[in-house]
Amino acid sequence: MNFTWPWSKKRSSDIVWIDLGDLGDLVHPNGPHEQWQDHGLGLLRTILDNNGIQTDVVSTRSVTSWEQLAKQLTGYRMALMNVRSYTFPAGLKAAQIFKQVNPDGIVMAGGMHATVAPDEMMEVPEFDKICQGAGEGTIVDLVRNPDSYPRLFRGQGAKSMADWPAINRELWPKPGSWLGPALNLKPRRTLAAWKTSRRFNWPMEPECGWGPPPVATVITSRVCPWQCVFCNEASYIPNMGRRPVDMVIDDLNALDEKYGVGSVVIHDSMFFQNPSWLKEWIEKYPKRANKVWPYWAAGRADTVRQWPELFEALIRETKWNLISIGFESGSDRILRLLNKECSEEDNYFAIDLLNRIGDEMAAEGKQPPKFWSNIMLGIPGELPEDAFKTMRMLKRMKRVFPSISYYAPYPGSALGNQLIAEGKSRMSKENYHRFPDDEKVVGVDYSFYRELLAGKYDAEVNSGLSDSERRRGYQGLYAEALVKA
Ligand code: B12
Ligand code: SF4
Repeated sequence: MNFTWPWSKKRSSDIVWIDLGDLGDLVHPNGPHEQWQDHGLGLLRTILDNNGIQTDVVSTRSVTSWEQLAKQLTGYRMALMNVRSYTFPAGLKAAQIFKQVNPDGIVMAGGMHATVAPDEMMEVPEFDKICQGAGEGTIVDLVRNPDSYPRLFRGQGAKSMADWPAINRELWPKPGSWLGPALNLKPRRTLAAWKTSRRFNWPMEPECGWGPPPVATVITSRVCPWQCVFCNEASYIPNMGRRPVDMVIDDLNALDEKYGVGSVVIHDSMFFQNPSWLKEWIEKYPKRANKVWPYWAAGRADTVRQWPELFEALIRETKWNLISIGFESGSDRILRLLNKECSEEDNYFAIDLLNRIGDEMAAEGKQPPKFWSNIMLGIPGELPEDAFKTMRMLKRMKRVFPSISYYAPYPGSALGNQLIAEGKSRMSKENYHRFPDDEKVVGVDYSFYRELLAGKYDAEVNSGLSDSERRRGYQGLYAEALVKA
């Protein structure tokens, strides 16, 4: 039987933005992260729209097969996409499909992967134009005059995030329809898709256990001054001014007035930097925001140790109640190898401080803050004792969502580039975005880590810990905490 697609939207343009991610992530997601909207796409579509250039949006996450995507892409003249390393496989496939159904069409891609791995992008003939770096100053002219650009070129960024328009969130893709799975007679998937669309709160974002819905994701800063060897932040965006505090608050209030806000996720790579900005945030957010919404945001253990009063004031006065810290490891040897510039002592300082603040707030009848604790295992050169120290560190945290992943050698990062050059990376074009139990580096004993997370070495991990610390992280919890990476 031949189905038409009754839910497909009316087209408003001959230009289509292809939102990237794993097939079906916005239909029947496996977890919260796959559902977050893409600020690069949102910002650039808003800029185009503000300049009178309409675009349609389709998403590889809102369909469950490449055939569905092909139908949605047929008839467009131009496709745009934001390619990160973990969406490169989806971007590659989408570009190929776009060209199959529109042989005369043009595909223009930008994003992190274009910046850090231009050779891989250039190898794909379907990418007609490849933009490295920021695109906010380039996108309008590029779409109007693509022929005046070479195949690979550098985009133009803003000097400050104050120059960015507020994202028009209605330009973000909607969660997928339940009709597709229903027509394919898949009752469980149909139910999951129906639930996703109900819970999504589009154009706001879904609840993921961090705070009440609807969730507003925002970005207040763009760059991180540190140079951890597993991260490619420094190789990407040149320094740019932070979005002024007043603008961030105005953005949130406007969203609240239009759609309602339940909680906020500040997606900055490093929120806890620039003390003067943070002090202004402490002063103005509680007074000027429609409500002091609780939020998730990231910091580092060494700066928590450097500015403990500021850290505590942010928690108590602005409801920073989910604190993401890239602890990564509990072993100085590994922290040095990662150029983390944080020590075991810094990590324990931050942990003990949050444990103390949490106890006090719980005693005052307030909701205690929690860590979102980023941990890496399987770092080349890591010995079992290093990994035991990391698990011990995790058990010191009284209130924590562990986010554990096996080290992944991303291109553009110092260690990633080195391992790729040595032929030790197992991440490939077809599978950059790996799953937790995938093996990412040659020579790492993943069976040891699987057993560690399943509790086989609990005796070693628990040695020297207090009774209550031993009880934390019951068997299997940490295995469940493995995230896609
Ligand atoms: C927010 C964020 C997330 C969020 C939301 C992701 C999302 N849906 O957008 C969450 C928490 C889910 C997340 C998760 C992960 N993330 Co993340 N994330 C970020 C972060 C901090 C901000 C992204 C962002 O919105 N930036 C702001 C926008 C405006 O910038 P942008 O998207 O790059 O777009 C600009 C340019 O690229 C360009 N551009 C983009 N598209 C186009 C198209 C055209 C045509 C043109 C001309 C220009 C252009 O113009 C835009 C404006 O300047 C970045 C760090 C960073 N500084 O970007 C990491 C980052 C993108 N994440 C990264 C990684 C590794 C991950 C994870 C794999 C981590 C993990 N171990 O789990 C997961 C995978 C998620 C998944 N399962 O799919 C890496 C990617 C590395 C790489 N080589 O691609 C980054 C760069 C962090 C880092 N330094 O390592 N992430
Ligand atoms: S891992 Fe975190 S602190 Fe280190 S460079 Fe990347 S964003 Fe900055």
